Amino acid sequence: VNHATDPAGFAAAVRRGERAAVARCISALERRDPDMQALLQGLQPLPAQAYRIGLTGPPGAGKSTLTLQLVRALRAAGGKVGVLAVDPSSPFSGGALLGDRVRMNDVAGDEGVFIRSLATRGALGGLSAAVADAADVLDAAGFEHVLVETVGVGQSECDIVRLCDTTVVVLTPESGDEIQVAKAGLMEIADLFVINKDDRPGGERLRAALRSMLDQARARRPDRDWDTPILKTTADSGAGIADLAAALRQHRLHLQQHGELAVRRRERRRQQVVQLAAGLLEQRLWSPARRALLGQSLEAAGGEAALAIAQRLVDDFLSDRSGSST
Ligand SMILES: Nc1nc2c(ncn2[C@@H]2O[C@H](COP(=O)(O)OP(=O)(O)O)[C@@H](O)[C@H]2O)c(=O)[nH]1
Ligand SMILES: [Mg+2]
Repeated sequence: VNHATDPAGFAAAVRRGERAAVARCISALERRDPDMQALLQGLQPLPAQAYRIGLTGPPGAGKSTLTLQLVRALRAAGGKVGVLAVDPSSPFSGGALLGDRVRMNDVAGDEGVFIRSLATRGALGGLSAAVADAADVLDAAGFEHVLVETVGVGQSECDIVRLCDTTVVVLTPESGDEIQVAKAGLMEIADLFVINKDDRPGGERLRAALRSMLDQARARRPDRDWDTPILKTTADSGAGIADLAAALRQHRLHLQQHGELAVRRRERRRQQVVQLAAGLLEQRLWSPARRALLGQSLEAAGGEAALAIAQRLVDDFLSDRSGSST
C-alpha cells in the first residue's frame, strides 16, 4: 500500500501494525515528507496507549545495551515494544546493536519489537518533532511501550526527553559524571537514576553523591512526592534489569495515581504545537524572495546592525501576509 496513492489504506496498514507500513511511515516523517500532515491525520485519533520511556546519559554509559535488556524484560510481560534511538554513535540495525558484542537474537527476530535509529536534523520542528511523530506512529500501531534513547548532552536532547512519560538518566561509576549531572540539569529531568557498569568500582560513591544532590533538590521542592530511585545495573550481564523494570512500573503507577501522567502529556502536546508553529512560521518567513532580500541586505555596504536587517525581514513578512505568498 502506498501512502501517496492510497492514504486511507496506508493508515489502516499502520494501525494494524504492519511492520513495513510502520517503517515507511516513520521514514516519511523523518524526512518531513510533504504528505506528512495527511499521513498523521490518517492516524488520528491516537489510542494514547503507548507508554514512553526516555533513556538519556553520556555516550558510552550503556544506554543502548540497557535499552535492549529492557526490551527483553518488557516483552516478557507481553505487549509490543518500540525503540527509537537518537544516538548516532551506536546505531541499531535489524534489532541488533551494531558493533556490540551483545548479540540479542531473540530481540532481533521478535515480531513484537520494532527498532529504529533517527538522525534527521533541522527539518520542520527539528529532531524532537520527528521523534514525537515517530512515537505517535508506534502508538497508532498498537505498541505498548516506546523506549527513546538519546545522548544527554544538549538542549535538543533535553527536548527529546521531555517527550517521554518517564525519564531514566544513565550514568557510570567513572568519575566526573556527577558534575555533568549537575551541569546538564539532568537532576531536574530524572525520574530514575541508573548507575550502569556496576561491575566496575565506584558505584556506591556515585550513589551517595547522587543521593545527597537529590536530597538537596527535595528540600527545595518539597511538593515533589516521588522519591527518585537510584538503581544499579550491569547491562552486559542483565544484572539489575528486573529491578529497573519494576521501578519503571512503579513510576508509571505513581504518575497515574497522582494525575500527573495527563499533565505531562498535555505539556508534551503544548510543546509539540509550539515547536511546529515556530517551524511553520520559519518556513513561510524564508521564502525565496526573502532569502534574496537577506542576501542583498548582507551584500549592501554600511555594516547595518543584524537586528535591523532581521527586523526589516520580519516586517516584510508581516506586511506580505495578506498578499501573495512570496
Ligand atoms: N563493563 C561493562 N560494560 C558495559 C556495560 N553496559 C554496556 N557496556 C559496554 O559499554 C559500551 C557502550 O555501550 P552502549 O550501550 O553502546 O552505550 P551508549 O553509548 O550509552 O548507548 C559497549 O561496549 C557495551 O558493551 C556494563 O554494565 N558493564
Ligand atoms: Mg547508544
